[in-house]
Amino acid sequence: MRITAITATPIAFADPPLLNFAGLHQPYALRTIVEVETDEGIPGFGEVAGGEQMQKAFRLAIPDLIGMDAFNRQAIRQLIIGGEGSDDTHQIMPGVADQRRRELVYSGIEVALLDIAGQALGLPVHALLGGKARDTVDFSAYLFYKHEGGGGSDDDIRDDIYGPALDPDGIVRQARALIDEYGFRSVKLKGGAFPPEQEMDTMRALHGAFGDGVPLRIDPNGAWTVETSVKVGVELDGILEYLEDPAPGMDSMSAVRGDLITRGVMTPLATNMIVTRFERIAEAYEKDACQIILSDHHIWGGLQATHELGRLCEAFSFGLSMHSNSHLGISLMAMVHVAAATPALTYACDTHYPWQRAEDEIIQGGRIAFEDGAVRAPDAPGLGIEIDRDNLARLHERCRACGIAERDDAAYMRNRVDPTFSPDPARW
Ligand code: GKR
Ligand code: MG
Repeated sequence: MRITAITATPIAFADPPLLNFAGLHQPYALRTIVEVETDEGIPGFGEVAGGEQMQKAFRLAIPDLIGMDAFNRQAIRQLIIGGEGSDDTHQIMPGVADQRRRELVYSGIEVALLDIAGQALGLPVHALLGGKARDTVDFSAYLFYKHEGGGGSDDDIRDDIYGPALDPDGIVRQARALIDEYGFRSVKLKGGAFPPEQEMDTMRALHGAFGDGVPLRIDPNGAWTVETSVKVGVELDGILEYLEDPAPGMDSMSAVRGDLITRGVMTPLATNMIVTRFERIAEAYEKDACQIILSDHHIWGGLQATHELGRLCEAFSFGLSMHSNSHLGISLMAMVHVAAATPALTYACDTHYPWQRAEDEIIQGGRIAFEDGAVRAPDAPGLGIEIDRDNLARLHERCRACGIAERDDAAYMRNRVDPTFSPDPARW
């Protein structure tokens, strides 16, 4: 089966004003929807990060892939990425030296190729990855401090279903709403938005509201110094399932871990910042800089690579969880297939999915259903979804009209909230 065409369609969907260490989410989030077509008439879909740089990367990659064997993902990966970690061995995309972007491009295409292979063979993607280790995949309630507003702009505004959340009570309300609606059984707070004392109060309020039965995580994306991270780890000892990226960089994380152990605190450190590719695992292991790795097939170079990461985590006794960024249903389904097929993935995965509304979904049948905080891995061929082409066209048009070229949380924060804002790592 030969690849006859690849389309990378930029889209934009409404996103509420969520706060993080880098600033504030803009009214629209950007994604790229990848469609691969073949000479046997089976199309496949993938979804990855958006923005103009991603468009440029796809434009560079696509021409050389036309005519290639849709089943030979190895050859396609070699062509896009080349040798692991080497910026000089890749054969195409010379203008895209950044390995991360090349992994993203490959991931979008790889998911579409697995979707195609699954449809051709009559098998779900999780079967192509080795088979299901579980039937349903757990997700955690991903809480954000948040300003008023549901996202979108002008005559395209979304209702603010969850309301503002700028203090502990607001976050507890948000958690209750998400748990009531989706049934989530664990909770993650995006921290790094307010001084750590305030964020610790929020974690205590969450623990007070939900008790020991609901595991809690906080992730300030490296906004704290080593000293602050240790203080938080000590004060929240016993109420955290894990502490995610408290301090920036491998050595800071290693120092946090060492100091916490000295103080008798064994809360594991998790990361989606210091270990985002295979080459970083050995150093993290030697320095004991993290104990849990958050996978993300978009960033790690696809579903097969994420599955392989699971084996490595088992070998090195790392825990495995899953990171997310604002996304729609194609990404969610890809996450579900790989998580279902990866035994090591025992932590509830992150997802931003609840922050998007039905009118922004592009799969037929609307939004993907959750039950008890989990999504069932479909047994239909491929990813098990079909695309609503009218909605895809609508979101593409909105991308053109919304005037956002790249995600820039810091600029939007300066524009809407604090003109002096600067996203400095370890600022507290
Ligand atoms: O969406 O604001 C956000 C998150 O902060 C996201 O950008 C992070 O990549 O969720 C992510 C994380 O766990 O670090
Ligand atoms: Mg994180």
